[in-house]
Amino acid sequence: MLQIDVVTLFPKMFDAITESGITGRARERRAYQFLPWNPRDFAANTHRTVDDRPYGGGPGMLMMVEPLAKAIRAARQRQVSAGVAKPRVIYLSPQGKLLTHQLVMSLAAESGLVLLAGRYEGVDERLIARDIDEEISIGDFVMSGGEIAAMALMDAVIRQLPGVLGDADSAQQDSFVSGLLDCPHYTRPEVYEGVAVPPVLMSGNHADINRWRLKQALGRTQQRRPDLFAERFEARGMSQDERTLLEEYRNEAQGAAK
Ligand code: 4H3
Repeated sequence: MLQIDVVTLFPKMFDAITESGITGRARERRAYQFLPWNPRDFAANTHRTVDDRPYGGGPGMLMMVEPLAKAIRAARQRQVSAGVAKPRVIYLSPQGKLLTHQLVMSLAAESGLVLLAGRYEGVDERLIARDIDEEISIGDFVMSGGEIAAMALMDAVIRQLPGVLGDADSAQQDSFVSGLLDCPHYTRPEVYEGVAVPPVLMSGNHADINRWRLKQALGRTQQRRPDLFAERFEARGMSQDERTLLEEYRNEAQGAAK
């Protein structure tokens, strides 16, 4: 079972994923074990202070080093006691390496993750150097705390754990497994606000449907994410079939518009 410990001043925020949906059911089924650690519980003074002023001045506060270091140590020790040989300690921050499908898969293969969710203006650099194995970012933007980034990472990792997704919504079908964006999806009604579902999806011909879906995925990736598109075809090269599909996409309405 994957061990996930999180160091956070706001442990209750994590109820949002440990108690609902696929990630909630996965916890009930013991696909992972989750434990929050609050640095406030490791604070030394009577006010339970957890913030401190930055050297060099400037606005805002930093997380106080001592309670943070103690909380990380407690989390790591718990994991070692639970049988994790080497917990992977991660700090969520905009300065980190961008989270990708590939990184998610490598995290899902670990036996223990310790996540540090920062608050205020961040944490002392020496704590990062001593206690953190890697810094990870979920995107090029700043949030008021690392909790939501930690939850995004947890959700992405948990859905990759064995037995968490059923056959129906298997993670193998996900966007990015193929290195492409997902194709468009349609449900009832057949005509919504005057716009019909693409007829091929009503045809019952599964070879045609798969071909259409691949065409949409290729076309959308080329148009919306030229970076991903280039990466995929550096890795695999483009087949004649794929060239034909892209040619068709460009000649159809979606390829021309937007
Ligand atoms: C992660 C954390 C954005 C991300 C974050 C991200 C607050 C980290 C504070 C917290 C530091 C200042 N924002 N893009 N915010 O993954 O503790 O950066």
